[in-house]
Amino acid sequence: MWKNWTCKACTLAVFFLFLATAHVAFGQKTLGAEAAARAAEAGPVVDPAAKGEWVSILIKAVQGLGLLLLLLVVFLTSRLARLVDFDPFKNWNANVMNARMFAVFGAIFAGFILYELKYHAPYILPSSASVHGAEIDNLYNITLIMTGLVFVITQALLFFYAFRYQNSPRRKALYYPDNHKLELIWTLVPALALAVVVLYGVKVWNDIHHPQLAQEPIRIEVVAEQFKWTLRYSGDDATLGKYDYKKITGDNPLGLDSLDKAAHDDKVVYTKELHLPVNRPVTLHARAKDVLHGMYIPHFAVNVYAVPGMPTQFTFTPTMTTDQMRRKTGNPKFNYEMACGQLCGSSHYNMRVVVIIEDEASYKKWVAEQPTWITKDAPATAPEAPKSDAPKGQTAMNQIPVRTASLQ
Ligand SMILES: [Cu+2]
Repeated sequence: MWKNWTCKACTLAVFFLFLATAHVAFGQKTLGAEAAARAAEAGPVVDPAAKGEWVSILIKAVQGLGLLLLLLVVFLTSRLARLVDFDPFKNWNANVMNARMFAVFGAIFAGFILYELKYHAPYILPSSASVHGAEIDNLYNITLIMTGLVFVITQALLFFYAFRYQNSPRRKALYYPDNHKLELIWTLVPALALAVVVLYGVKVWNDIHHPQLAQEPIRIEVVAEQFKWTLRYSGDDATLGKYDYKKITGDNPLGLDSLDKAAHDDKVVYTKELHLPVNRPVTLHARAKDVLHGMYIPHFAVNVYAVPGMPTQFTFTPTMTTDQMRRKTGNPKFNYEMACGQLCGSSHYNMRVVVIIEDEASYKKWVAEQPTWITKDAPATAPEAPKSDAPKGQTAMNQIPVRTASLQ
C-alpha cells in the first residue's frame, strides 16, 4: 500500500531533527542571556547561580544529542527496511481504515460539541438589559440559527458520506461534470441569506448610533485613569459644565472650569457604583486622563474606548433594574458591572464599578445625596457608604472626604 513509507519516515526524522536543533539552540540562547544578565547584576564576582545555568545548558545539549541519535536509528532502520523490501502496511486496506477513522473522529467531534453546549452555555451572558442590546441579541440569534443549521447539516453529511461512500471494488464513481441549475441554487441561496443578515446588521447599527429617543438623555461623565473611574453627574440644571485638562489639580481631578456656571452644581462622585435610572435614555461621556481605557458594560452591550484627548460617548436605555435581573437569573447576588475594556496596566482589575439600575425616584434620591463639586462648607459627615453586595473594600472610595474648594 504505502510503497514509499520509508520516505515518510525520513521526512518525519528530518522534521524532528529540525525541532531538536531549534530547541537546543533556543534553550542555550535564552539560558545564556539569563546567565549573562545575572552575572552583570552580580558584578565581577562569579555568581554560583550562573554556574548552575551552564550545567542546565549541558544537560539540554546531552538531551538534544540523545534525540539526534534516536532519529538517526529511525532513519537507518527505514533505509534498511527499504533495502530488504519490508513493508508492514502491505496487507493494510487504507481505504477501509480511513473511512472508519473518519467515522470515529466524527463521533468524537459531535460529542465534543454536545459537551460544549452542556457545560459552557451557562457562561453566556443573559439577554441584554438595554433597548439596543435586545436588537443585537436578535441579530446574533438569527445569525447563530442560520449558521448553526448549515453547520449541523454539512458536518453530518461530510462524515456520513466519507464512511458510506468509501472506495469499493463493487462500485464505480459517477462522472458528473456540472449542473448549472444546481450551481445557481447553491450560489443564490447563501447570497440571499447573507444579504438578509448584512442588511439587518446595517439597520441595527443605525439604530444603535442614531437612536430614536422619546426623552432627552441624562448625561453622565465617566473619567478613566490608572486605576479608577471618577463619575460626574449634572446638578439641577441637567447640564455638565465645561472642563479643561489644564485645570486638573489634586482638588479638581476632572479639570472642571470654575468660571462656567453650569459646572458649579456638578457632582463629582468618587464611588465604585454607577447609578442609572431604568427606562430612561442615558449618555455616558467617556474620557481618559492617562492611557487608553475602555468603558465595558457587557449586560447592556456597551463597549466604548475612553481615550486621552478624544472624548467618546454612548447613548443607551437600560430596560431592567438590578432587582429584576436578580429575579430573572435566580441569583440574589447578581450585579451589573462596568469593567475597563483595555489592559491599561498592572492594577487594571481594580477598575470595576457596580452598575445599579433602579427606578427613577431612587435614582434621583441617590443623585441628590451626592455633594456638589463646589461647596462653600464642608459637609458635616462623609457621605454614607452605598448599600451593595459588593465585597468589602469596593465602596471605600465613597468615603473619601469631599473637598472644600470655593469660588470666592
Ligand atoms: Cu483601564
